[in-house]
Amino acid sequence: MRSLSLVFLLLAMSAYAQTTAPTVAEAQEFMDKAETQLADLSVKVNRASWVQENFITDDTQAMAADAIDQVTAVTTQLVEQAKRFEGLKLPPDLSRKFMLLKLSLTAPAPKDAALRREMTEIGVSLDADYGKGKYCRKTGECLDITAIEKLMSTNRNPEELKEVWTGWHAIAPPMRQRYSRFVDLSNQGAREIGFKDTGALWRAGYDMKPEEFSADLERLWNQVKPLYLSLHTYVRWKLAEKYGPNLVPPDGPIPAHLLGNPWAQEWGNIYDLLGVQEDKGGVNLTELLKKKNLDPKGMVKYGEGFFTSMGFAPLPETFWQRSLFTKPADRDVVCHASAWDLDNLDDLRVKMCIQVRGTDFVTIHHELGHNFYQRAYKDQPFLFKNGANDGFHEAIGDAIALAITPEYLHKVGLLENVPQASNDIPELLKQALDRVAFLPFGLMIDQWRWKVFSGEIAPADYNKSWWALRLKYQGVAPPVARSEADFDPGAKYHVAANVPYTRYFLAHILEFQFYRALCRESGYKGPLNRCTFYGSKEAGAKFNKMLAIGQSKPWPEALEALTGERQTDAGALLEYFAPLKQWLDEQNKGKKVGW
Ligand code: X8Z
Ligand code: ZN
Repeated sequence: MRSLSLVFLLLAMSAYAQTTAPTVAEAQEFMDKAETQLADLSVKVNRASWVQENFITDDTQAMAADAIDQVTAVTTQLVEQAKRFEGLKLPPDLSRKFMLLKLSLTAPAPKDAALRREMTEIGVSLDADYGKGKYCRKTGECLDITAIEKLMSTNRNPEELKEVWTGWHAIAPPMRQRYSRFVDLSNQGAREIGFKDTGALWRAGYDMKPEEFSADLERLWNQVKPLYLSLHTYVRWKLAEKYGPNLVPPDGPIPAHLLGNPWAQEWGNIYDLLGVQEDKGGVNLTELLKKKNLDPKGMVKYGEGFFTSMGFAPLPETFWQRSLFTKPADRDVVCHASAWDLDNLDDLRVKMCIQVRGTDFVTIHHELGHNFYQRAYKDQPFLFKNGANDGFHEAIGDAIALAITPEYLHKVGLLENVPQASNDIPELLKQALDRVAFLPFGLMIDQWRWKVFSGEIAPADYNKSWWALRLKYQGVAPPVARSEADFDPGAKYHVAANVPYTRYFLAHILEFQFYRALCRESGYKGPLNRCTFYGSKEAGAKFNKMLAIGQSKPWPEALEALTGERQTDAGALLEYFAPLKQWLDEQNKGKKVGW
C-alpha cells in the first residue's frame, strides 16, 4: 500500500514538473546532460564516418548510417524536449546553447524513425557515390576525380577537356532522384522544428536574422563584383586569343571546361595562358616543392611549421600516424580534402589525396587551419566547439596560406632568391585567379540550394536553374548542351555530401581580413601581398584569442578580438588586389565587360 502511494506521489510530481513553468536550473541540467550525450555520440559518428570515407564499402556505409541515424534521432528528440524551455529567460550562454542545439543538424530529420533512416541512408549513399565516381575513357582508362583535376589543370586540348568534363558530370544523374527525396525529407525535419525549410535553418547560423544575412551577402558580393568583372574580362580575352572567338565568344560567357578546373571554381591552373611576362623569375611553387624532393608528408610538415612558428603547439603524434595523405591504390576513398577532430580533443587528422604541387600545398594549410582551430577551442563546452561561424572555420588556414610569400619561402629554405616587389602583377594575378575567381562560385551554390530547399526551384528545373545561376554570377556556360537528364550540381562534392557552401564565399573575404590583422599585429609595413607573419608570436597570440572563443560568442565578437572590426568586409581583399585591379582595367580598355 505504502509503495503504491509513493508511485502515485512520484507520478504526480513528474506531471507537476511537466506542467509547471520550468526553471533556469532545470534548463541548465537538461543542457548539461544533452551536451554529454551529444559529445559521446559525436565521437561514434566521427569514427564510423572516418572509416566509411577511408574504405568505401556497403558495410562501412551501413555502419556510418547507423551512427548518423542515432545522433540524428537523439538530437531531434532533444530539440523537441527543449521546446519546454522556450520563452524562459536564460543566461546568454545557456540561451545560445539552445539556439545552437536547434541548428546542429545540417540535415534535420523527420521525427518518424523510418523516414529519418531513409534520409540518412540517402545522405550516406550520395557521399559514397561521389567518392566512387569515375569516368572511363574509350581507351579503357578510368579516371577518378583526382586524375580528372590533374588532367584538366594542364591539358589544353578543348576536345579532350570537353570529353573529360562531360565524363565527370555523368557521375551525377543517378543521384538526382535520391537528392530530391533527400531535400523533401530534410525539409520535413526542418519544419517539424520550426523552420521554413532546411535552407532557412542554414541561414539561421549567423547571429542575425536570415533576411539580414542574405542582405549582407548581397552587400559583400557588390563590394567584390567590379574586381571579378575585371578579371573575367581579361581572362575571356586571353582565352579567346588562345582558342578562337568561336569557342570563346568575346562578349559572352566563358565555356566552363577551359578554366583549368572541373567546376571552373578556381582558375589558377590556366595562368600560363594569360600571357603575362614574368620578369626576374616569378615563383613557381610546384617547381620549388619538386626541387626539394618533398613528399606529401613533407609538405604537411611545412604547414605545421608555419603554425608552430607562431607559437601553436605541434600536432600530436597520432596526427601523423592516423591521417591519410596519399590516395591508396587498392580501394575507394573520398579524396575530397577534409580535416577531422575525432574525439573533440586531440585526435586530429586530415584526409587528403595529396599531389606534389602548389595548389595542394595551399590546401594543406587550409586543412591544418581547421585542425588548429579545433584544438584551440577544445576546452569549450561541446556546443561551443565550432567556428565563430562556418566561414571562420574555412578562413583560418587560408589566411595562413596568404602568408606563403616569396620572403616566407626563402626563410624556410624553399626559395633561393626573393624577387623584387616592384612588379608583383604576375603574382597578384595568380592569386586572383584562385581567390577572386572563386567568389561568385562560392556564392551561387547555395543560392541554388536555398531555392531548392524552399521549393522555388522544382526538381524538374534543377539543371536549368543551376546553369542560370552559373551564368548570372560567374559568367560561365556549359561546354555541351545540358538538359534535365543531367544533374550537374551533383558532380560537385558539397552538393552530393550536403555540405553548406556559403561558408567558402565568406571565408574568401574573411581570410583577407584575418590576414591583414595578423600582418598588422606582426608589425609589418609594406604592400599587403608581400606580408608574411611567419615566426610572429604576437600574431599567433592574437590569432589564438579569436580561435579559443570557438562558437561561444556571436561571431562579431570573435572577429573583433582579432581585427577590431565587427563586420565582414571586403576592404582588405580590395586593398590586397588594388594594384591588379588598376592594371587589369588598363589592359581591358576597349574590351566589353560582362556577358
Ligand atoms: O572543400 C574545400 C576544402 C575542404 S573544407 C578542401 N574547399 C572548397 C572546395 O574545394 O570546393 C576549399 C575551397 C572551396
Ligand atoms: Zn575547409
